[in-house]
Amino acid sequence: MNFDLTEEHRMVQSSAREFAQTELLPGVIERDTAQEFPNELVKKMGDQGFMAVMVDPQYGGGGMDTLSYVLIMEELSKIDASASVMVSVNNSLVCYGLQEYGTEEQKQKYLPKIAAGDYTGAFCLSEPEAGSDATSQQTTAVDKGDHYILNGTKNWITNGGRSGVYLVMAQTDRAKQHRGINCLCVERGTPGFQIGKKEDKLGIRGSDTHTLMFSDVKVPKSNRIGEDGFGFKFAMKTLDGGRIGIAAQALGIAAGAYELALKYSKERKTFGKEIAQHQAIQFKLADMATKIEAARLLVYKAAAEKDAHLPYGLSAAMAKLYASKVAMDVTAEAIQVHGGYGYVKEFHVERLYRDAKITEIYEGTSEIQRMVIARHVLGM
Ligand code: COS
Repeated sequence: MNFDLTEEHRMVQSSAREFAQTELLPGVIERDTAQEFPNELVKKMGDQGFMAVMVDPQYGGGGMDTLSYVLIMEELSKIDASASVMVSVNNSLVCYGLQEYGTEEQKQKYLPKIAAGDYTGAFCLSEPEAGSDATSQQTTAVDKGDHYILNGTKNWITNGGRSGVYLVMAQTDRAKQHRGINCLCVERGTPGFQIGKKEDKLGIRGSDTHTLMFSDVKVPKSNRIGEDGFGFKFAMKTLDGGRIGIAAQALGIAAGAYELALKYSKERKTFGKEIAQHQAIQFKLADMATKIEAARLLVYKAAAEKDAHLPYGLSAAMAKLYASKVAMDVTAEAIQVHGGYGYVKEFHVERLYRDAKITEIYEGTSEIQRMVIARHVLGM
């Protein structure tokens, strides 16, 4: 067992850290307040290779491993979880899904543009009535021979307003239940496809989350991913990897808050000494550091299993469950260390606290992760 990062991994980590400091930190508070994220910054992340880290270089990707992706996610999330969720959805769900299960034509058409940061991709599974209960898809894709007619509504879609391609899960044959679901690539601007309201959120406010409406949208059959009826399995398989990305995001949010608390504890003085000299603060820092390290080991293990082509669904669920709880605990404690300063925007920890919550919800709630883990440990 080797816990050291390779020289290459360290370089990936330090370049992501530098990008986060120089490009993401300036304006992060303003982007959170305004609920905006400029396309130029998305493009810059594409130029850095963050948008398609694991994609084959022949499609413009970085050709790197999952651990590199996790290191990038961790570093970006320390500063701006709105940026990192765009990176996560692009990499784990859209790029991985297309690269692993897409046709050659689909890969050539979409991957290079996503990799370059020309546009993002979106993954559209959730519906007003289907979040955790993902098999209950109400969106329909009626088979018309050489094309499908798509109707329905998707909710809480990350990158919903800015994407060029949307991977949309829809029910084709209800009698077959989840085995009758398909995943279709729907391009922005397709007639009948409307981008609906943007959500006003608690956290990750820089990232755009939208409702999407499909009304008699004609989608060629060549836009289907995989065989007829593969859509639900496609969603589950991609979400397994997605959970590693979100676990890494949660880890980064926690680590970012911890680093701020550590620094502050050496600057702020009370009762005649730095607060880091008080055992009350030392114990908080000790607990934060321990939880973060435990989360990090789970996240890296899940990534290493994926890279070794081992089953990784269990480790991914454990990593997401644990890291998201750590993100909640550590960001709350980081505010406590900062006292009143922690409660205002300027010191960044209040944003990280708000950003942490979503990691317990999206790409499978903590309750869903526990279901997945319980099924594994019980052999069900
Ligand atoms: N990889 C591959 N296949 C999987 C899978 C996985 N991780 N998980 C389930 N499947 C397959 C099963 O093998 C089964 O296939 P067969 O019928 O061919 O055997 C099929 O999918 C249905 O599985 P299951 O019966 O377990 O479905 P459930 O309705 O019980 O749901 C959970 C399983 C709860 C795990 C699933 O619905 C889920 O992950 N829900 C959360 C979805 C989510 O993350 N939503 C957030 C949206 S993205 S922000």
